[in-house]
Amino acid sequence: MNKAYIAFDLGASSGRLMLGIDKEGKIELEEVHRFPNDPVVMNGTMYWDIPRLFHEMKQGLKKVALRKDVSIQSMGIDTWGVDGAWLDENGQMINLPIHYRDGRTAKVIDEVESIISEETLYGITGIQKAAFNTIYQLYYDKKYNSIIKNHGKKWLFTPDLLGYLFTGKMYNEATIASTSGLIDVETKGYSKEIFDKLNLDRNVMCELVQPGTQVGTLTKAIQEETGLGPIPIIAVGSHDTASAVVGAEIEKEDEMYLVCGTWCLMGLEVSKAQLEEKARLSGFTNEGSAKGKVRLLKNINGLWILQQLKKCLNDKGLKVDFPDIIEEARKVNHEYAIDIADERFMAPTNMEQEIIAACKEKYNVQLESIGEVATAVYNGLGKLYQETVHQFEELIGEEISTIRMVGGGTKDAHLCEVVKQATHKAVIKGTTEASAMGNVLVQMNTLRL
Ligand code: ADP
Ligand code: LRH
Repeated sequence: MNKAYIAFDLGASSGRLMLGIDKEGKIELEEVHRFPNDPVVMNGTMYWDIPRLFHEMKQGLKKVALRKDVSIQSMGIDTWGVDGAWLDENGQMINLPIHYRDGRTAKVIDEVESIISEETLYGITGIQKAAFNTIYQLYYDKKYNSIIKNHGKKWLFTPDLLGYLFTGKMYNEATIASTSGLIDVETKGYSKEIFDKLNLDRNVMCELVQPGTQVGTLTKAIQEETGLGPIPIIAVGSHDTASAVVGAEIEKEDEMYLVCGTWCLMGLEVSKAQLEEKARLSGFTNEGSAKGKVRLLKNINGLWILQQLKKCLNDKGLKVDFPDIIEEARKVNHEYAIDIADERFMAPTNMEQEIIAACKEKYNVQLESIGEVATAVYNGLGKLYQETVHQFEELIGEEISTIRMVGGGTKDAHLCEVVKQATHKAVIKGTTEASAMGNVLVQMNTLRL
């Protein structure tokens, strides 16, 4: 019977349970269960629907339990970065995790900066300033949310939280923790200086575990509910991007990865963090890799813009999917481009109108058709990819040879063409499920050791 590994990969658009089946040393990924990940806005706050996601994960496990053709070896979980939930002294979750697109932290950025400057923070953590970084979330929650202030005893990042619900064990996995803006990139531990200066208690964080650590097994209750046995749970590169970079299977140092999903993450795996002003000003961030190295990358607010455009069109009653939008964009040839990094595209009420308004302001043109609007997005993405490649080449002083594209965006042939044309690099299309692949590879490696 073939050995198989369960990889849960939760992205901002959907969650999936993928089985990595070992077929004579070659891993075949099979999608067993996919479920939407729709955030819920309640009383002015945007939440991740964790109870529903956890429910769907268990439905996936039930499907796996019925499989008689594979022998399940282990399970790993990866999710988006920065977010998490608070637990009280009894290990009960006291808040639903708040979505990184929620605006609550905007009001504390200046406050945090008046205590510790952006430059100092970058020098310690190597993490690019972004309103959603965990540092601002923790500062806000501990200062302005009275329930968390009084009862928030432990912080778990999203994959840690799900791991806890499956195993009963509390830990913070290193790659997901590296997205927080709270880790000292040199010592690889939580920064005493940051916690002390911001008057935050370092004890709210849990033990840091490295990717490839077996953290527990499925609890008895979950075993009974799903029909699975006490399978080992392995902390993989719990940050989806860390897993995706493993799944991109980079072969040479001059190859870049471009992980294209809700976000586009473009970068290199390097041995040393880049902390100079130049790196900070170019928008580079230094996250932890699943191999203990540094993921030097740029966070690009990527296919989210197309996702939201599709949503607007669907809300208007138009039955269009990604292939339809792509087909329309292919028919159009204009050079107007939105500025993808502009904050206005983070969480606008109506993405289509926002794109149209931005082009009207910048070029005094009125975009009309779906294809015209989508093309302004593709052009904007192309420009940013091109700029990012140049910035990398300048920073590391070497030429990039190849871009390895992975993630859902590889299903978009037009996007692949845009990457090629904009960067003038060789583009190799990898797996659409790179995070799941990386997740499985780390599990296999752990069990082999
Ligand atoms: P995440 O992991 O962040 O949820 P994915 O890696 O699944 O995201 O990528 C989602 C993106 O993939 C969509 O926003 C869309 O741009 C692209 N995509 C998904 N399905 C298709 C398709 N059938 N054709 C073209 N592009 C697609
Ligand atoms: C992509 C991602 C990205 C950022 C963002 C918040 O899913 O993990 O690397 O951390 O979500």
